[in-house]
Parts: sequence; structure tokens; C-alpha cells
Amino acid sequence: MSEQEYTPPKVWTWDKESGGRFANINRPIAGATHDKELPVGEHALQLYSLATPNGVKVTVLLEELLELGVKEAEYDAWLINIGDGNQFGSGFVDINPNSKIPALLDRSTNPPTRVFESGAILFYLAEKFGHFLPTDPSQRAECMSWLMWQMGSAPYIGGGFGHFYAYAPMKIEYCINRYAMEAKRLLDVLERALADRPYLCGDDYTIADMANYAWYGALVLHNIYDAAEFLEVASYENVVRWARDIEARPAVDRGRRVNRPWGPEETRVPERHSAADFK
Ligand SMILES: N[C@@H](CCC(=O)N[C@@H](CS)C(=O)NCC(=O)O)C(=O)O
Repeated sequence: MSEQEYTPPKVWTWDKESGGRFANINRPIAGATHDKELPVGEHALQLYSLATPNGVKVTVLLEELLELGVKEAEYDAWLINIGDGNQFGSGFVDINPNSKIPALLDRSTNPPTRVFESGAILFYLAEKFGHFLPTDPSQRAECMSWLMWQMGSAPYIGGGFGHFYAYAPMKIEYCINRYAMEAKRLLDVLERALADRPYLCGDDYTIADMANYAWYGALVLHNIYDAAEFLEVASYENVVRWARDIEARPAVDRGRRVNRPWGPEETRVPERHSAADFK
């Protein structure tokens, strides 16, 4: 059926055969599908994740904290394979009712603190350890603005542009145009913001850079969705320069590898429990 012929029925029903990549894990209902306890390691911080852009934000921050010598930021990172539906296990749903990676459990508090939504996890860890988040109220507001901007804009990149350009079972011009326009507008927002400063909030590298790098760095440096040419990503020169600067950091290199079960064997770190896992 083409999109022109489609008339929505009175009541929407779930068409399980809709097709498209990841259709097998999409459901219109929340909650666990099966009983499964989460593994727990020796550190206070237990991360359950996968090295997608949303996952990488958190592992980059944890590795940056460790790079600074914050020993309490040691963590166990367990692999949640979303293609296999691990996000619908009962233990995972207990710490993230939204069934999406990343999710964090901090066992240093009593009772343990669960945190879900990558932006909330970045904020929680930055505040807990006192790094990568300005303390001055105006600067903190700027940092939180860019962090929230990332959280609000990523679905247009991933769920909008990426879905219709790369994953949908058919190419729908209207949808691709709508989301390509928005993806390019978002890149231009960043391009202008980075014209006169090295990082989003000025001279200091913050959680706002980590969050935005994970998505926009993937777009301008790693040809995510095979759309580098289509979106002319190289033309956003300030974004490319900023993403390259961030990617040159050793902690970012490590953070990108944690919970990555794909890619060249020597770069994969499916689970991370100590610095030795990177060797
Ligand atoms: N707003 C959430 C989005 C998380 C998200 O979309 N995670 C994806 C992977 S990048 C996921 O777990 N998808 C599994 C599913 O949708 O079932 C965040 O930033 O934490």
C-alpha cells in the first residue's frame, strides 16, 4: 500500500508485520516481557547499556571521570543487546520503565539510586562527582540548555531522519524531506554556536559536549545512516572541528568501545569491569 492510498482507520491497531529495521523490537505497550535478573558486579556504579550514541554519552563521561582520577567512578558496564530484547527483561525494566538503554544503578546510596534517560544519567554523575558541569548558575543554565537541546533533538535525527532514510521498508519522499530539513537545521544550530568557541558552553568541555558529540559526531565523522553526502555533513566545518577535538581524547576513545559487541575484534569491549578490559 502506498502512503497516498492510506486512510487511517477509526481505531489504530498494531500491525506486527509493518516491516523496517528494528520492527521486531517495537511494541505499543510497555513493561517486561520476561523474568530476568540483572547481573551485578563489584563496583558501586552498575551500567546496563550498548554502544549506540545514547549509550556512548554515559561511558564517555565515566571514562573522563576516571581519567581525572575519580576512583569512585569505577563501574561495571553490562551489555544489553536491544536486538535480542534484553531491554524487556524484568530486572532492566525495574531500573528503566521505558525499556531503553542506557540505565544506571548507583549502589553507593541506601537504597540504591536508579537513573534512566541518558541526559539524567549525565547530570546525576556530573553533579555527584563535581566535574564537567559548571557551578556558576548562568553557566550551568547554558550547559543544561545544550544538554536538553540534545535530548530533545536526537529523536528527529534517529527516529525521524535515520528511520525514514535508512531503516523504513520504503523510501517516502515527504518524510525524508521533512526530517532531512530538520537534521540540517539542527546541524546549522550547532555550526553557528561553535563558530566563536571551542566547546558548546565556551572554553570548558562539559556534559553538553559529550551528549551532543555522541549524536552529531556520529553524523559528521562516522557516516551514520550512510547519509554523509546526502546531508553534506562536511560543510558544517565548526561541527567537524569540534567533533574531531572531542574524539581525540583518550577517554572518548575508551568510552566509544564500552558495550560494543560489533566492529573489529580488537576494538570491542562488550563488558567493562576495569581498565584492564581495554587491553
Ligand atoms: N531518550 C532516551 C533514548 C534511549 C534510546 O532510544 N535507546 C535506544 C538505543 S539508542 C534503545 O534502547 N532502544 C531499544 C528499544 O527501543 O526497544 C535516552 O537518551 O536515554
